[in-house]
Amino acid sequence: MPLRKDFLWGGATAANQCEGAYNEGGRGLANVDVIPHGSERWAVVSGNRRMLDFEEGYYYPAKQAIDFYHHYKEDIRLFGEMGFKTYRMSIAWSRIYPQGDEEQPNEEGLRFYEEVFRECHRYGIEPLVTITHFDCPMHLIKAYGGWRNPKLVTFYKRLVTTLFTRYKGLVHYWLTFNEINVLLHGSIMGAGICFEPDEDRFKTLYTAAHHELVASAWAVKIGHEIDPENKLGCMLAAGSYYPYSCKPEDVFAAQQENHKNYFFIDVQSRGAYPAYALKEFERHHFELPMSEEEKKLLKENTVDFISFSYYSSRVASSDPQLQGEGNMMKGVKNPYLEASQWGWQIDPLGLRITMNELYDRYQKPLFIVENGLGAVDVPDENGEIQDDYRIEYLRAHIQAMKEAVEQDGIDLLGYTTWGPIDLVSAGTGEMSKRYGFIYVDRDDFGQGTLQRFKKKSFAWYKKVIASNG
Ligand code: P53
Repeated sequence: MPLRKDFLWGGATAANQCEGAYNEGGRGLANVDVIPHGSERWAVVSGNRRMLDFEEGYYYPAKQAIDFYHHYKEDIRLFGEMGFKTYRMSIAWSRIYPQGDEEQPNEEGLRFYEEVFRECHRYGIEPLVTITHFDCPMHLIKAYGGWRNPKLVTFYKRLVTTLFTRYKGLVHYWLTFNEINVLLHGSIMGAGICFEPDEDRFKTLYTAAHHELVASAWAVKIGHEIDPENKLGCMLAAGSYYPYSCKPEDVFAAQQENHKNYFFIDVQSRGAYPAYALKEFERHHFELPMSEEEKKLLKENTVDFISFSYYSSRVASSDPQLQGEGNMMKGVKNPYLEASQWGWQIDPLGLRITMNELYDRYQKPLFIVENGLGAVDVPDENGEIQDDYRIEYLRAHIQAMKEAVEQDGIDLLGYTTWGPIDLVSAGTGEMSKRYGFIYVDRDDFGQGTLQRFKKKSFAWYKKVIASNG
């Protein structure tokens, strides 16, 4: 079986990494606005360094980003020119509910996204909307403690009800939380959580996870009620763990690491907490704050499809000497693989392996909603970007994806590359870590004209789409 005729080719972005206009249109301040570029970024992202307001001496790339807010017509026209069937983007929660806890939404924010969706449809592009992509209104963090607090579920329900009602007929594909498993590592991004000293972090993180899982199930329920045509998906930062060796302890370590990620999708897709997680909670003396109603809600409102990002496979080892540290993509090094300029290892076959694991486990359609190569692009003497390295990376991954469909029989809805237009890196805050087919003239310190131009990969991806892979 080849790729389906209605295969959803496209690209993916997130509001905070491209929109800018952080204080326009009635938008409220959000966690993502105050995450700086530079050496302290990861400490802020992980909730270890409290930065809930702008501070002197830091550069905050999300404030302006690539100014998609004012360039969206031009950008969507370019996506249309490449033949996109879908455009994955996210809603900035604080454009819709600037504080997060208001009774009434902000009309200007709603209108902005309505115009963006209408613009997409002009080119036959189906929007794929991430309801929350690492963002949370700052007021919900300061006044409620972020997703620690069950009140966030109420506010999220209000948000999704507003979105499903307003955009009925304009949007059919929704993702509830971007990379939901990232909350375990990037807590301020994933859950609006900045740790208190001496806080029981295990308890905090899994309480927040529970609230997001319940909120996600509400979104599925409300989304289906408002429009039965709606398809709701979960979203996992995927990339299977391989055992470092065939030593049973390494195999076991890999299985344990995979469980930490599957945990979220097990709840969202199978509708119940897996036994291994409940046992882990017991060992931590953590009592899951789950009511009978919530248990029923989770059971009855599982996702329609499984979406995920894939950049690399990962490696687990039982040897403490081999453990990597820092950013979650820098684990144990796989000696068989090359790496990107940022040390992310390149493993196209790993995509096929990951797809098979997810499909075996959940038996639901898959959707690859992020994949790509972050690289430095240097214009040649004619001012053009010859990004053959990017084409090479994508070609190999698309090949592996097709094999998973054609040879393994996996039901795959679509494929969106990460950052079809250059945008701010979530991990580093840099502009120079570029993923795009479209170059944006802007540097790591906010200098540049914001002009867009096509790279070599632009015409290549257009051909990939036109020929359905
Ligand atoms: P950047 C870590 C590990 C895997 C995926 O990442 C991650 C992260 C966070 O850095 O994030 C996803 O920009 C995420 C996007 C992000 C993209 O991967 O660090 O959903 O927001 O931009 C690429 O190169």
